[in-house]
Amino acid sequence: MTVMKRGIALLATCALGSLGSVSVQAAIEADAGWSRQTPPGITVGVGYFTLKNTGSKTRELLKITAPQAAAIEIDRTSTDAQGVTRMWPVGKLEIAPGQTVKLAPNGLHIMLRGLKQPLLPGQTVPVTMLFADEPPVTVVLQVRALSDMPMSHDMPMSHEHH
Ligand SMILES: [Cu+2]
Repeated sequence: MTVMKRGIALLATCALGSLGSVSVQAAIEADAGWSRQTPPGITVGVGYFTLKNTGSKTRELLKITAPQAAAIEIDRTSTDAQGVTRMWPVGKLEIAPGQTVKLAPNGLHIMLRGLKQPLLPGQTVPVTMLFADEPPVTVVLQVRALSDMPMSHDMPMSHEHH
């Protein structure tokens, strides 16, 4: 019942435009990053962390990269009145001044697609985010063992079955 759509215009190109000489103070802070171990043969992983906008302007997340993944998107998981849980890509993520956005199980998360190697407990995944008018922001995901936590919908396995 997992619903996944690809190709949303999350990954805008040419994000920084032509005003590259303007030096900008970093307003976005990212921390508390973690991920889950991926079973053998699964090439999709998840990532969670917290983003905070300490500046005075709304910031839009334009692109996310990590060396271990071919592509990264943001998804939201939610459960409807019938108890059916679905996830779908978030087309645009904006953070207002003073706002904290938490990516956590059964809500917002990033999907790491095209993993080159399985993610193993103890490994780290440096995730770099590009915001308009911001220097790149990197958060390090600590990979946790699957056995450390209860099963939940947005486990990597649930993204692979059809
Ligand atoms: Cu997902």
